[in-house]
Amino acid sequence: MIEVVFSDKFLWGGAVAANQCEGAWDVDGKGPSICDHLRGGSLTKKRSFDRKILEGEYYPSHEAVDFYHRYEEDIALFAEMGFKVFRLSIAWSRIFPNGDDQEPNEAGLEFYDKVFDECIKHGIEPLVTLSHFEIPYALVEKYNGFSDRRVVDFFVNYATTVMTRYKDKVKYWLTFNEINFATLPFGALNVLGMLNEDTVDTHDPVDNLQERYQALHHVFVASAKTVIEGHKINPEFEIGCMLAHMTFYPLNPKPTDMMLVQHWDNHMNNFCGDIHVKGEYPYFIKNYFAENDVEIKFEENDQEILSAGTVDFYSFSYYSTNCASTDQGTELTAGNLMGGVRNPYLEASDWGWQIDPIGLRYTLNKLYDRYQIPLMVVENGLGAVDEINEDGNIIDDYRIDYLREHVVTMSDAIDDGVELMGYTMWGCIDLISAGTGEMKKRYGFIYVDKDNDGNGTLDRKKKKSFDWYKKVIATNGQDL
Ligand code: BGP
Repeated sequence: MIEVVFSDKFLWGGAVAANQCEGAWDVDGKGPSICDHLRGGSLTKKRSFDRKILEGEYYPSHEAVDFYHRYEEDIALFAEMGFKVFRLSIAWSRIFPNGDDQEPNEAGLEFYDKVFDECIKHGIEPLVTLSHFEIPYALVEKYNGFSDRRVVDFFVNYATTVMTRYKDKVKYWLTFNEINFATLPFGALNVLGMLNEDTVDTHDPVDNLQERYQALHHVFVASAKTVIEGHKINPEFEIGCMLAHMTFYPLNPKPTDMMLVQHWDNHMNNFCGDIHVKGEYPYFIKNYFAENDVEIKFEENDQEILSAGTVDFYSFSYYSTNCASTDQGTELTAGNLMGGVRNPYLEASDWGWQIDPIGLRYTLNKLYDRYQIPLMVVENGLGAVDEINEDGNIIDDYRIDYLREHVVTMSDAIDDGVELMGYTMWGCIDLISAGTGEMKKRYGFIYVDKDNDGNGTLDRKKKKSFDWYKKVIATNGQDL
């Protein structure tokens, strides 16, 4: 038992994203999104990308784990664990099939009405991500995504449509999932919806800095406008940003390694975080732009919009940490969005993501010191291969260990004085991996019977971690 540090209002729960769990990709008027064109599922690795959906080919998002038809059963299971919050995303192309439609698709709106009603029925607060690596495919083809300024208005129209519709059902919102992915070349596809003609088949990171950062500016403006308009729709709304926080350590106590850590921290974390929280481009990025001949075109009111549309809270994903080193030939390892140099003091998951619970305490303190606004951990978890044993049980002690250690360091951070609103463990039900398109990389408390090729009954089954998390929530993080 640990001392009580989590407040009664602490939001315990789990997180998913539409394209990784819903399926029903072309049902009830939904238009295709960029994810629906990716075979092998990955948005980040070399995968084949089809401008036309190929008949008979396997596209992971098309069925995913069929949350669209099974949401009642799934939400009932979340409720059984005692979830206070459920983070999910709205598929933009369910609401505006082409992105630039005049009128929203009523059937799409009705689906989320039913999902939110189900949450509310069980006393679960929905936390909604407006864009989780999704953009209607028609906007990609017609406008090259956010590279075209007009897409800002299409996004804000979509955001205000759903915020108005659900203003009495949803209080917590996030604008763009892992927005800082757009600082890496592959993120142009995920966050910005931009296709590079030269690399469409290979996904090689050949891109144009000017175009990518201009598009990201449009995303910042879209996010800030959404915050402004959202608060007009319901002043009670709490609207946050969402970053993949990349925590780096120097491999050695070399001043040059430390400078590299600062460089990555500024570019990967502080750049996007500062614009969301402080409403301003930080000095180091302005300097980087000047050195690289990038000139961001601000429209007349953009600065006012960024300053007025700052977020109410800062949310982030946290899976692992990496080292930075200026030495040649250091051993590399994988990670969320980007890898880094292997840390000899850390173990790694089967996918090479280094497990670092103490790094979460460090990261929470670092962020709270910089921003002084409430924080929320909206993704954390262990992707692992789960086996069903002879008795039909899934004994995922490795997952319980991972989560327990992270809950402990969150409580340490709260003890340190950090204001932490909640924790939504990633992939609370098994779903399609964003990074690899696989099913076998499982995160859930709930197992879904489906394999990498798409075969399986889709039946749900509780893992051992299900009862563990239920106990954690019931004791408000005391009995771990
Ligand atoms: C984050 C994404 C999620 C999720 C998670 C785990 O980057 O926001 O969508 O998938 O990473 O990554 P993966 O699915 O590659 O294991």
